[in-house]
Amino acid sequence: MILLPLSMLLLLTQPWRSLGTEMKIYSQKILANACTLVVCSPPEDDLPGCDGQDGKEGPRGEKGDPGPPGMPGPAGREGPSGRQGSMGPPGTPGPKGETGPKGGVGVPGMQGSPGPAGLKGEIGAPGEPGAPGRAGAAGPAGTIGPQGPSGARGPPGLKGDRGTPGERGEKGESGLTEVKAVRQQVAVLEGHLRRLQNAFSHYKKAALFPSGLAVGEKIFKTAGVVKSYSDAWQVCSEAKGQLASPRSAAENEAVTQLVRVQNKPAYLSMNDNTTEGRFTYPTGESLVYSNWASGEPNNSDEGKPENCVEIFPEGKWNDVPCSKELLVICEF
Ligand code: GN1
Ligand code: CA
Ligand code: CA
Repeated sequence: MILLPLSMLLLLTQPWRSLGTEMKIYSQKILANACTLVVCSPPEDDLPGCDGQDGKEGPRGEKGDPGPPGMPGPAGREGPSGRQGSMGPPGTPGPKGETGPKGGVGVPGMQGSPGPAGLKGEIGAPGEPGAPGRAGAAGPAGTIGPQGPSGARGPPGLKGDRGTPGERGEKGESGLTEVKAVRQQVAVLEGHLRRLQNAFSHYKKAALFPSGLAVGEKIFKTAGVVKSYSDAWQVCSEAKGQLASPRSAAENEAVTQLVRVQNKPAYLSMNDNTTEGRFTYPTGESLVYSNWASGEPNNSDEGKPENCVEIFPEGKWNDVPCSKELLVICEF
């Protein structure tokens, strides 16, 4: 109702504005309530009419279609646990386990059945000879002849009965079983021997490295130290050996090799302390082998006696004073 005077006033106060523009603005404001909309016909030559009264409320519309489903509600509280389900089918077998530890020694087996009978034993020793037979009966007496020499001797009596036989000898042992048992023992012992030989050669190699050499049954080994004869002697004695005593060219060569490796002359065990010029081994035995350098032994070192022996890197020997400091090589 208020709109009418207002539009009138607007028309009068703003004549420069076009009527079409005004209508547009007007209709936009009214659109806020669709039920009160009054559409004016387009202006022709005359002024527009005024708005009519609001109509009565229309009949209630039909019930609309159901709306789209609502958003899912929040998760409900956890329900009580259900009954246990039936057992499932068995699973596939797992991978094979690791090998278990070695079992203990089993109980001894039952006694074996008796072996076959042994061979017949040797013939027993002969029995003792029987007792001698009884003496035969005396022959019949001769008839008395004319007086003469005495009568002839009667015939010999009958042979006595055979004596009782001696006791039978004891039955001999079953030979075959015994031979088999001995063979088995020998085989076991041979196995032990092979293992011992292998172990021995293994330890020998280790023991000789790097300063020892073996010649036959003998082992030469250097202590690597330099000492006087008495001290060198003691070093070897404490090691349960003795100073090197080469008794052959092969043994002398072995000692020479150790001397060459160390590049120092070494003591041999022999000396001529007891009898000048007669060199002996620690046992007192005279030399069975020697390799003296030319002109040696000369028992001469600027007037001092020389009763001990050194061996050079060439393998030759020289007598020297026993106070000289030389490489210690022991033999075992
Ligand atoms: C050495 O040092 P000299 O020459 O006197 C040696 C002797 C040898 C001699 C051979 C301690 O004596 O044993 O016989 O050379 N002395 C020493 O020429 O080695
Ligand atoms: Ca001498
Ligand atoms: Ca000498």
